[in-house]
Amino acid sequence: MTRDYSQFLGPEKSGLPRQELSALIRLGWQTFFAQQTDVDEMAATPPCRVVEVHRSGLRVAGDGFATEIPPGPEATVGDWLLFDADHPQRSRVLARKSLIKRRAAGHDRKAQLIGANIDTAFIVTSCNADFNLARLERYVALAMETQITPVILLTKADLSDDPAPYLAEARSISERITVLALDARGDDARNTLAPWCKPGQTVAFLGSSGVGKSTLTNALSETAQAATQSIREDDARGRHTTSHRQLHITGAGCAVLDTPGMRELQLTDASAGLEETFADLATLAASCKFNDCAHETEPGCGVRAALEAGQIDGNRLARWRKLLAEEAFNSATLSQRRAKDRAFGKMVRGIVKDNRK
Ligand SMILES: Nc1nc2c(ncn2[C@@H]2O[C@H](COP(=O)(O)OP(=O)(O)O)[C@@H](O)[C@H]2O)c(=O)[nH]1
Ligand SMILES: [Mg+2]
Ligand SMILES: [Zn+2]
Repeated sequence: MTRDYSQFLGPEKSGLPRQELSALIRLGWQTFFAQQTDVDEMAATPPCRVVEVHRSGLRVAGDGFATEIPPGPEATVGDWLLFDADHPQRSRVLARKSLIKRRAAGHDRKAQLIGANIDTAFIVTSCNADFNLARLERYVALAMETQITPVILLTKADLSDDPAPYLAEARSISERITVLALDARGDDARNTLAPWCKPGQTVAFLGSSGVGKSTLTNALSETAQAATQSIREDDARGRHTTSHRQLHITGAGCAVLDTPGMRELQLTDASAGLEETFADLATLAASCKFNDCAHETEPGCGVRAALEAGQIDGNRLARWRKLLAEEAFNSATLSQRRAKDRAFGKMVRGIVKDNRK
């Protein structure tokens, strides 16, 4: 039987003092997690949240305790566990509200878990050379896929002569996404982000290295935690770099995930997220005569018709198709992918043969 969180709120019913409950809420405990357990289980195996992942294990924090769990549980930063003191490695990982993952570089191309149970993803780029529409769309699709609210932040507005064109471009991704330009180091950064950083909320900063993620994490934390990494983690230019993912709890009781820059971000299992990000194109595609239309030369293609009528942007269409292909490839099982590789190899050999003739 699932329980309603409201029963945990009354001290007389839960047996837990109010301030202890608020300690959990500060860590990001929500109804969604409470419904997966009950007071007896919580008393025997107290909830705790993964705040750091190391090779040596998971760093977790709960109500009045913090400890390390040796490698074992399939968990990532932001996950909620019911801590089993006798068998820490057998601590139960609660079902996730959301999960950000990507296809890692390297030949095994394993899906890498970036963070769990995130409510808002601040997608950070700067009003300069880092700005890249295709990359922003990628992050937006990643967030949309798992029902995380995406908010695009354009940092270094103070260094730009005119942030307006960047704002306009980012806003062209989707009408449903908030896009803000700001100086990450400024006094008002915290106020700007406050609507998404209420107590009990979990937010994450995603984006390339050097765009201001740690600066913003610090602005929220009110204390300089995130960037004050040890000296050896400073890069050649003397900047502080984030070497691993870490969850910070702000003074206001919001959990903040700062991530190291992700050089390669490949989409995987994100078809719904892509459909939402490119909702206008997906709707057009639904009107195509063939439901497997590639929008190339097929008759009755609604997408091409809209393109020819000047209703859609050709570049945006090209980026969408590229992401669709990438997503399909990455989400295929290994055997499906091998078959595709074989078919591809056959096609290439066919072309080579034809050329020889
Ligand atoms: N002028 C200006 N500098 C910024 C801004 N945001 C970040 N920086 C600087 O850019 C550098 C990289 O910032 P950092 O937060 O470490 O980036 P991260 O790699 O995304 O965590 C630091 O020197 C920051 O002070 C901004 O909005 N304006
Ligand atoms: Mg950083
Ligand atoms: Zn079509």
